[in-house]
Amino acid sequence: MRAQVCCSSDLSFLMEAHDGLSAAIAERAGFKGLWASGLSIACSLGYRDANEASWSQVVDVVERIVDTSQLPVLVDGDGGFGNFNNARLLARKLRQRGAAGVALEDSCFPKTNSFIGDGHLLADIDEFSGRLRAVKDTVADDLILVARIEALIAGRGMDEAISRAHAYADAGADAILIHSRRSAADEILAFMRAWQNRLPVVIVPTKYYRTPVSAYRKAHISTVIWANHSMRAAIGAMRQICDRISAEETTASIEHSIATLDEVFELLDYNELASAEARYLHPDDIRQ
Ligand code: SPV
Ligand code: MG
Repeated sequence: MRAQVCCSSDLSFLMEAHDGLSAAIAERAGFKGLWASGLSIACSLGYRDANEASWSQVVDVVERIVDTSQLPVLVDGDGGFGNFNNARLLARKLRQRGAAGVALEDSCFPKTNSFIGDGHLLADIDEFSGRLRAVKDTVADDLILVARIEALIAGRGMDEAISRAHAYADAGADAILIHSRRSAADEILAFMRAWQNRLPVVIVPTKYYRTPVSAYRKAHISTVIWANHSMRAAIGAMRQICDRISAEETTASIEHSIATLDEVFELLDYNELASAEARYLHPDDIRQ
C-alpha cells in the first residue's frame, strides 16, 4: 500500500517526474510523493503543453512512473481532456494504472500552459463542477481529487478564485490547487487568508520561487509541488553535453561529468534481475 499523495496538515513536497527515470531519481533524493507533470511529460515526448499528447499517452507514461518507484503519484490531468465523460474515463484509467490522485484544472480543451500569454479561458463553474462530481462518483475514495483553480492565472481576481474554490469543494474535491504566475507569493497568501482552510491547499511555486517555505507552513499550505525542475535540469545538462561532444568530436573531456554506467544500472536495479536470473534461469546452480 502506497502512502497518501497529498493533503496532510504538515507541509509536504511533491517532485515532478516525467518518466520512469526521473521518478527513480526523485525517490532516491528522498521525496515522499511525485507530481506527474503535464508540461514535463509533454516536453519529454516532444509535444507542447497544449493537450497535444493524448490522454492515453499520458496514462502510459504515468504507468512507467508508478512502476519505477514506490511513491504515490499525483497526476496532472489538465482539464480532463474534454467534458465530464472524458474526465471520468481518465480518472478510471489512472486508477487502473496505480496513480494515487489526479488534479483537474478549470481550463477549456485544448488547454494553454498557465505561463503562456494572457488569454486563458476558464470553464464555466457549473460545467467544471460536473467534471469533478463525475470523477468523484467514478473513482470514489480510490483516487485523491485535486481541483485546480486558474482564475488568478486568467486575471479574474481573488473573489472569483474563492467562489470557484467553494463550488469545487461542494462538488467533492479533496483539495484545492491555487495557481499563480506572479513572482511573489502575495496572491497565494491572500487566497489562504480568505479560504480559511476549508480544504487542504496545494501550490506550485514555479514563478514565486524566492518565497521561503516557512511562509507556506505559516499559512497552513498543505503541499508544495516542484513542478518541472527535473525536466528543466535535464534540458540544461543534455544541451551542454551535446554541444561539447559536437564541438570536440570526443567524449573524453565530459566523461567525468556524466552519470557512470554503474549508476544507470543501480538506478534501475539491475542487481534484482541478476538474482532473478539465478533463481529462475539457473536454479540448479543455486541448489548445488
Ligand atoms: C505542470 O507541471 O504541467 C503544471 C504546473 O501544470 S504549471 O506548468 O506550472 O502550470
Ligand atoms: Mg500542467
